[in-house]
Amino acid sequence: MRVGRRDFLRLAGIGVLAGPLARAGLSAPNGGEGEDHMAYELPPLPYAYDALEPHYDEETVRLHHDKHHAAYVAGLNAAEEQVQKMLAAGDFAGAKAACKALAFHGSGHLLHSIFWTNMKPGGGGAPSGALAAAIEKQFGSFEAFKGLFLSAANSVEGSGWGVLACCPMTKTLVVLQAEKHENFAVWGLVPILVLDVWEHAYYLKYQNRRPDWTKTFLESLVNWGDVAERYAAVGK
Ligand code: MN3
Repeated sequence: MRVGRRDFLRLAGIGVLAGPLARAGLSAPNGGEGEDHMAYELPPLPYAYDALEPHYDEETVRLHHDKHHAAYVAGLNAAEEQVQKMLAAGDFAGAKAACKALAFHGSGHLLHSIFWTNMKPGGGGAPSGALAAAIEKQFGSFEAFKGLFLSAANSVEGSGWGVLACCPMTKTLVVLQAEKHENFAVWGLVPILVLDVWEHAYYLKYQNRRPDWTKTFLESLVNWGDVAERYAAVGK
């Protein structure tokens, strides 16, 4: 089965955390839709490369999407191929490396796919409706949430992400850090707002000033409508 853009956006976009990995061949090798080729594809940006200027510069967006995100898609496909080769050969000596690569590249692909749609030109402001109420209930206030989220993102050791995730059973919101793409994840929680703090995400424009990047992300780029849509879909 070929996992095209729409499928992946449906899976990643609505935040079914297990979706992409299941699609990567762990549970459904060779698919069930009459095709024998499975491949992930890089979803196109939902806006022009320069649409987030001046807060997020065109050059960074172009490299970040076309090179970095694309590399995770390629890495995920390669890892999946490795799994298929092991299954065909009946030789599982490479399982450790393949599983590790699958987690790294699969998580990278998932988080970037959410990240792009978490932003929009003229973003920022504050959430409204059920999401705003949930944030207030969980964190005390939107301001307190911002403080926690920014501090978590700013203090990621090395490369990683600031993450707002939601529990499908209780709808509880949780702020997490991710190192690389996959470390410190909590099984089952669904990411609804993700902030890339790898240096490739901001260094051309913000250099060593990670806190300037993360503050700008929250104040001028976040698409709260997208985050609210993801929140509403969690657990459904
Ligand atoms: Mn990145």
